[in-house]
Amino acid sequence: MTGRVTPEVMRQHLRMYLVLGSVNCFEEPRRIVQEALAGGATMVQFREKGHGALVGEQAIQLARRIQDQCRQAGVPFIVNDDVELALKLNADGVHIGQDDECASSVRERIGNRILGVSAHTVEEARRAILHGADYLGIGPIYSTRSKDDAKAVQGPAILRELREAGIDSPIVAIGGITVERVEEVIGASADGVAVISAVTGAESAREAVEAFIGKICRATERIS
Ligand code: 3NM
Repeated sequence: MTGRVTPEVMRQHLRMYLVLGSVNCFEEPRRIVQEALAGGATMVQFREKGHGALVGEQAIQLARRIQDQCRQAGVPFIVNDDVELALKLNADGVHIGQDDECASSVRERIGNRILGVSAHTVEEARRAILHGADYLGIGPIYSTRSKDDAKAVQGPAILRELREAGIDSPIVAIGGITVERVEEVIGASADGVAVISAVTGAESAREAVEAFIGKICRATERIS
C-alpha cells in the first residue's frame, strides 16, 4: 500500500481544483468534467449538495461516472462529506467541513487516502492538520452563490494570516474565485484555487480551466 500523499504532490493536485455536483451544472455534469479535464483540471471533488441534489443510486451513478473520467485523466477524485460513499467507490479522498465527523476519525476510516478539511481560522487549521488533514480548504475568500451556508467572506488576508501563523500545509482557496482573482489569491500564498461557478457556468469549461491554469502558472512563477 502506498503512503500518504506528500505536501509537494498535494500542492500540485490543488492548483486547479474543480468542485461540482449536478446542482451546479446547466448541462450534463459529465460534459463539464470532460471539458475541465481536457483543459487541465488537477483534481475533482464530487459535491452533490443543495436544492434538488441527487440522492441514493442516482447520486452514486453520477459519482461513478465522474470517477471514471478522473481515472482516465489520471486526476484524483475526491468525495465531499460522504465517507461511506468514498469508501464504497474507493475514491482517492474525502473533503469534510467543520460540522462533519471529526477529522481524526475520518483519517482512521480512510487510511492513506487524501483528506481535505475546510477551516476558517488559524485554530481550526491547526486542529485539522493535527488530526490528519493533507490539505486545508480556506473560504469563502470572496462572496459566493454556490454554498447556501457559507460563512462570512474572509478576503485573501486570511491566507496570509495562516502563513504568518506558521501553517505551511497545502492550502486551497475557495469561494467566488474567478480568473481575475487568481493573482491576488496565489499572491496571498494559496497553493491553488477550488472553483465551482467560474467553470460550471462558463460557456466553455475547457477554456475557463485553461485560463485559470495559465494565470496560476504565471502567478506561481512570480512568487517562487
Ligand atoms: N465551500 P464558487 S465556498 C463549496 O467557504 C464551497 O468553504 C466554501 O463556489 C467555503 O466557486 C464554496 O461558485 C462554494 O464560489 C464555491
